[in-house]
Amino acid sequence: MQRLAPALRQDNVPLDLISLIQAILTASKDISFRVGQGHLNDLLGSTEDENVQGEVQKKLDVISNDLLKEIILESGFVKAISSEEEDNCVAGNEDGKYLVSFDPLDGSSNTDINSLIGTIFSIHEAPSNLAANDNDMFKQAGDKQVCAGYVLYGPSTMLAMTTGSGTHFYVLDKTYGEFILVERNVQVPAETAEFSVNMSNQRFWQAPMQNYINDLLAGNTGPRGKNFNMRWIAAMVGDIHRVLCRGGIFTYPTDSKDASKPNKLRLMYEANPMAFLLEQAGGLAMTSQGRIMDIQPDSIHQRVEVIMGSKNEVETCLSYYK
Ligand code: FDP
Repeated sequence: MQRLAPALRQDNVPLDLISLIQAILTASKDISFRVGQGHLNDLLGSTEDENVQGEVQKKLDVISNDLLKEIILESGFVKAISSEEEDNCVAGNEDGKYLVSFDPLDGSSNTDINSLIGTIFSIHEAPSNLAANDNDMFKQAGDKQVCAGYVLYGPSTMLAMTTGSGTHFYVLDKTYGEFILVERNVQVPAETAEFSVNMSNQRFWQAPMQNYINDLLAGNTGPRGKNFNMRWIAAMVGDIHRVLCRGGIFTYPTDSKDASKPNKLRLMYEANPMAFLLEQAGGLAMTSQGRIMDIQPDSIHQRVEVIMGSKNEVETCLSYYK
């Protein structure tokens, strides 16, 4: 059993990045405790407000955002943060070396039903030629991430993280308040018989995705010649955790349900960090047009199509678009 800091030192992670990761995890331990209290501290339900994306904010979204923002900025290692719950980036130390993007509580519709939720984060190096309050600093491809991870608040609190030397799993030992390494170099099986998608949107998808899913549903009577199982947790962090654990394909495809919002998931604090984790575990993370981590962002709240998971299954899905 190895504690987090020695495990990171083994991967030659610089000391300032280790300190920043520990700051993020300090906030996540607090969030884990508050989420675990459920009804007991009156934190379930919504606030009166909406975030920049017009989504109703949950009380726990706001508290988690404030905790992360405060602790990360206090660390001094960070030039700015950007968050799902903030309209613009929030400046930190002008000389800070890093930028952190995060979704403080992913899958927030699950908070009120005591189901899986998590914090997703992504770290880039900060450019030195831009001011700490300039959103443009964040317009860096996912390929430039130096660290990505999520903390899953489930029956146990788990951290999945990569610094570019494989994806590792840790469990929060609540007796001592420490994350302990439980699996080094997680590997996503290339083959799978499990898919994850919100099927209620099927009629709004583009034809290639409709055809692909129809062939999965046809099972051993269709062209794929085998039966597929479906899972949808409705929190990306929970669905991607399952894919990292046992394989699968996860997609939130482009749809025509709302012409102003053809894609749902956010590039900077959902798609990119999950893409880094999956690629480091031998999986693939794509849109129908190319690799997620190659996308040059044009805004901090940009949304993208997501098709990710077991390598061979993602490739099969993409073959329907050719
Ligand atoms: P949520 O809106 O509840 O925060 O972040 C977006 C997200 O959850 C993902 O975590 C999840 O995969 C997806 O949206 C759920 O979408 P549906 O509402 O279509 O099920």
